[in-house]
Amino acid sequence: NPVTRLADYQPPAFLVPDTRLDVDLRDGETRVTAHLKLERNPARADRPDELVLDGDHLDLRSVVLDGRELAPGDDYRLEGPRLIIPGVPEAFSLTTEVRIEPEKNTALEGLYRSNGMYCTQCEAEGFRRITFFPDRPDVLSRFTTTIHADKGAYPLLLSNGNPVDAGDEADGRHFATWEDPFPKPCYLFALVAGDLACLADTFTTASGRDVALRLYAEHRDLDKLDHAMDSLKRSMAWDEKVFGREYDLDIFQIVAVSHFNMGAMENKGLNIFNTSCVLAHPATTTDAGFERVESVVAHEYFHNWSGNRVTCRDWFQLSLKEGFTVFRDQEFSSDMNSRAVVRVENVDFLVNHQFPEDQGPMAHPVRPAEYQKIDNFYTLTVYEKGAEIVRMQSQLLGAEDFRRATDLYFERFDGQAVTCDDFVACMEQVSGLDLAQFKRWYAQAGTPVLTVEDEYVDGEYRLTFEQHTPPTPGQPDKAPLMVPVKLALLDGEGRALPLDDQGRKETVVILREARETRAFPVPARPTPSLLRGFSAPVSLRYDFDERQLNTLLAHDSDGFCRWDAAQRLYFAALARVVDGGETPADQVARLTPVIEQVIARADEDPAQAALLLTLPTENAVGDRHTPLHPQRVHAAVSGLRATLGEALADAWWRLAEGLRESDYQGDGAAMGRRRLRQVALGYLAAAAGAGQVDPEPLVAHLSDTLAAPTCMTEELGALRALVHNRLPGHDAALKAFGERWKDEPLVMDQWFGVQATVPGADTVDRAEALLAHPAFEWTLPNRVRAVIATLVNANPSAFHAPDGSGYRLFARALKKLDGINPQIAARLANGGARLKRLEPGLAQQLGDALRDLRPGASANLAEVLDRILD
Ligand code: HT7
Ligand code: ZN
Repeated sequence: NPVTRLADYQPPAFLVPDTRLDVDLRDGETRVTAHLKLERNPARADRPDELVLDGDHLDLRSVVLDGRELAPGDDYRLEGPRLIIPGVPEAFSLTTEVRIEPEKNTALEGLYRSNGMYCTQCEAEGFRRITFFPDRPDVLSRFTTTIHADKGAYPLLLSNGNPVDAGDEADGRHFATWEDPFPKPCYLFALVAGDLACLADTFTTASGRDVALRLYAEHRDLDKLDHAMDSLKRSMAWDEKVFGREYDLDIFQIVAVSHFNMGAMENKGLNIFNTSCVLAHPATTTDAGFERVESVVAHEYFHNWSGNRVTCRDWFQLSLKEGFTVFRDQEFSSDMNSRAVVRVENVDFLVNHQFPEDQGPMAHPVRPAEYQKIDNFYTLTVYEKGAEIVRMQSQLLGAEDFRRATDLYFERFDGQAVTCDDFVACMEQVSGLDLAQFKRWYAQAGTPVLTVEDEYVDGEYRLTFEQHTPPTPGQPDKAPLMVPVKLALLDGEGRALPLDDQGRKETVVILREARETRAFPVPARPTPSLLRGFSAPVSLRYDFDERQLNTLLAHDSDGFCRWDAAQRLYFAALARVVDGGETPADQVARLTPVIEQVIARADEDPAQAALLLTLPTENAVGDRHTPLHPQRVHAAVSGLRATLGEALADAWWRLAEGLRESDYQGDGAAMGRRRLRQVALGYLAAAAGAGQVDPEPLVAHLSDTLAAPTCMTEELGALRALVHNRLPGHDAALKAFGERWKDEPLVMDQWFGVQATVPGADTVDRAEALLAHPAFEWTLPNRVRAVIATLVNANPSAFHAPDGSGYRLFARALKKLDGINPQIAARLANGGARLKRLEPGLAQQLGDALRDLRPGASANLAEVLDRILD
């Protein structure tokens, strides 16, 4: 695979100020005519006189330059997928005509068909599958798009910008023309043609302009668009209030599409969404699904400024738009819901998914230095760690200066393609801070380990911080980072002590050196509350004793520190079982008082209590033990859950019954109560499944819920509890659920997912059967994710089946998928990233299975396999 390097960046040789596209959609022979105005880029001093345009899977029919048809071979050549025209003038017009086959496009990049509609996905490099173009984000063009199609089959024709013309044509066909006044890179181009239902509304901007809002989905899904519309309107108002960003076109549209590689796409004025991220109805969507819709709608909307109006110079800068926009959507969710709960959810996700990425073969900086396929770098590092880097800057500057800095960024770079350095320069200019060292966060891969030691001497509490970032592929040596550590010191009763003359009870220590000590005059040795709010994305090592953790969990005012304390108690208990020769039963006496205390206060914030009562996942526990023995970890985690289920059965029952609802409520408080109830049911079901309590009352309770569920959260929760714990009646419940929801693809994804995550090695056979199920489709990424990705990433005891059957299924699936959709295959292949951590027998089997895939792998898959295997 050729490698693209940041160090080799050159500005584009030619600019394209204007693009007119004519797309003639016909089953089996779609024709795209592109009229481009091109001019030499003055920023390229070397003045290349060859025009090089990207293309992929295009059947070129004609090339016309300034009105003259060019001859193949003499006037232009095709080199691999590129179109090269030598000796072009300073400024000229170019018209190309190509044929494409959207119906055969299963890669879901460029123009493709999904359930009878045409749609596009151009980020990162999909536009080149539609027409020849300089497919790079720093070429911004004004697009006018005309679409022609059969009027009966495709009554709706959409593209970016504002509608400017439409009409009928011969043979029952029609056309529509859309004009986007904002210059944009081609990755933001979009087109949709279909027969869709529409939910319409309007939003009046702060300056009084009316914006038409249009949400489109298949007709049967019209009743599932209200939550997305509500989320969209709240996002628009929030961005005006919090970031001063107003929407800029007359119309904003979202289209729901079943076949989609990721969650959603922020195309200018025409967002395209995976159905799973836009459709929501209480009967078919869980509370987590509702939250996801809210945050993804917000995320894509916020891109209108952070990504579209100000875009990326090159794909190495991806986090410029993604990290910043994730930060923005996290802040939005915090303002719409409980800030403390959202913060813990975000940190939980980062720590349990991005940190492992940093420890594996795919570790890379937030701004990578090189890639083979950029698709493989839409990662948690770029998104989630990128958001933490923006969050640290917002904290370093404070709210007021951060807002001034983002205003400056949007104003200064409006209509431009820029870099992460440009973003940080705005932060520096406004605040006067020197962020040169801070910028290492963008360039250095890996999770810094922050080790804290303390001593109390002569009325002074001294904290010594030592930071170290372990080596990652290609980066053996790391320099110290600027690490903001927010902290407080708690006394014996858990009260925060004053830290300075002004009586402040919280401070931020900004570390710059590999080792630094800070002293605080306090009357007695305190309990440190460190990294409050998770003030930096580091792995904190401090030798908390159990008493300190109990103090933090009971009294800390910081939601993250409370959750972190609970997690540390659980991890310690599990370590004693996995490595220490103790049993789950040995942990009961230490953990039950802690849990009882959380339950006693659960009324204050049921959602937070649910987080505090949730045990770490098997992956999280496994990542703390080397070499990794997945079955041992599974036995420990499931054993502890069952044992705590038994030991606290009365308390779990009180919660489960007390939180049972008679009618559905959709507000945050009701969602929090449902969440806590599901945690309680999870413990009870684990105990029942392990034979540690009588399953009968629980089975009756779950069956009642399934017979008359108030909402999908309750229904799916009951199904999962029965099925995962193999409780009496689980097969019948699965069958009934599958029958009831067979016509709702997103619910069927859940049905597949529940089965793929049944713990135990025999789930591999079940997964094989699911792959043969008539409703399983290899071309539908949501379904592939529901079965294969969940098995691989969320069911370690099955994936790592001792006989290697999970690995063989994985490898066969990768091979099959790679021929259909290389992006999905490569993404899924990351499930093998723990190979080097596995105990030798398993490592050998997984390595053998993956090595067989190398010959003939796509560029996407090959890059991931190389990283894992080399
Ligand atoms: N910016 C969008 C990225 C995206 C994407 C990337 C590669 C292949 C398919 C894709 N679909 C969407 C999504 C976002 O972060 O908002
Ligand atoms: Zn994004």
